[in-house]
Amino acid sequence: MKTLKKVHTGIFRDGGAGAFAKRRFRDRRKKLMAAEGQLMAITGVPYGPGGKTTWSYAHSPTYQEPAMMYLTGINQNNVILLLDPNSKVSDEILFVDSKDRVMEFWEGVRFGVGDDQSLKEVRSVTGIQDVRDISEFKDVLKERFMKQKKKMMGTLWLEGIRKGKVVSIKTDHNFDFKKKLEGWLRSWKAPKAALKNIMKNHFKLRLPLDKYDIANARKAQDITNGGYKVMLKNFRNFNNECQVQGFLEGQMLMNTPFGLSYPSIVASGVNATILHYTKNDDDFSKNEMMLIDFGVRWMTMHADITRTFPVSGRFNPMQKILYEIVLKAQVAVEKTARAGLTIEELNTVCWDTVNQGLERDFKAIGGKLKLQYKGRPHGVSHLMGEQEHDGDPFRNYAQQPMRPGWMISNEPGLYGEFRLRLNGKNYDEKIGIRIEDNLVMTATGCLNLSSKIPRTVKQIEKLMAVSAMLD
Ligand SMILES: [Mn+2]
Repeated sequence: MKTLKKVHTGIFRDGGAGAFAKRRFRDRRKKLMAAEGQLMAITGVPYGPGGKTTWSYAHSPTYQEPAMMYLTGINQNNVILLLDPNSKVSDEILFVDSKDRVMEFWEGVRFGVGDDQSLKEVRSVTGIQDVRDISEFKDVLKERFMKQKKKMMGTLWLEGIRKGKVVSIKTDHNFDFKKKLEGWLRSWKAPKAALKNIMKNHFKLRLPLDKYDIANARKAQDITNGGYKVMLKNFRNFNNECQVQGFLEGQMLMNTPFGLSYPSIVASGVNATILHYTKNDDDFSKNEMMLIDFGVRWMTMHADITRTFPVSGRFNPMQKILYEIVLKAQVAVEKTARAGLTIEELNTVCWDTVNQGLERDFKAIGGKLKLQYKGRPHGVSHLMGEQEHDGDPFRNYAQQPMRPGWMISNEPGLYGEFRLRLNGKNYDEKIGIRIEDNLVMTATGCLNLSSKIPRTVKQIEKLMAVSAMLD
């Protein structure tokens, strides 16, 4: 029995719901079927972490289309889910590869057909009873499609509006699958309009987190927080960004089998003014600030945290002023955020607060600055969930009222060159400051899941003093 459990951890993610997992995934599929009403086919990622290249050992413990993960919990390549709400025989069919013992010797155990034990297992963990060989998919789809009164079929691809035009992500497995279905529909003499995008209904159901998701997101926060604090306490040992990254990621990865949310950004001094800096290979010096953007997964939920702190353990007077301007904006967003508002409205609150802070607390005392951007450097929030950046990739959601259970980032930032003369001393630095927490919307406000991760000047200096004391 011990081997069975091992199999499940790798290729089936129960979302922490235990015995309730099957019901939870079935409910999600039923709700999608109720919302759509027609036949649907959803693909997982067809190939492994190396992509389409033969030799690549880049890997991630989770490698699945998030929609497939959300609907089935299966973390395995090359699976297809067919949902047929109007069928009386079986309204859901899962297509998987056949069992291949030789490949399993090389790659590890997978769910597969043609093997009673494996079939029993995939049925028992997912709750999907009708499991078939993926080579039969096309024939089954055709049969089901032809049977329908209204000749329609749904699938998922990522689509949105950009500059008034409908645009799609054309480089992923979803779009490849859509093209394949369109070809089949043509050969079945079905009209082009027979293929419908289920993206809107899917995200409507998937984005509001349930209690298991929120518990998993909290766990991801706790592990991320733990790594951050231990790293700060040991900071005296580091003088290169790679050391900070190695130590921080090691601390975090020791506590989660689900991996990092994304590769960390560890940026000292001027490097922090590059938004997606990931080289992480520079030495740093005592007078600089450091920006780290980091976090782990737990189950399928992500933490996405950013903290900025002084390498010396003490903010200099200009660093403190600028840091607190950003922090004030973050607190303002947190106080404003609630379901019903839009992310665009949070952007207004955030960047107005930053600009007012710069006027009142920096320029008014003689501070000079050259920002690296016009207007605002980036959005204050993105959606989170099954992916670290969730929701439509064109971020059309920023104009829609937020719903209870949506998780978003809260990440104001300030990037540029700053000069100030204070108490007879000159300060002149290129600085990037970002502070990022993760919030879950409620009807009346929000939960800050990251509230335990130290972010005030006082909290940071206290933690880093532990490091200094040990010198
Ligand atoms: Mn983020």
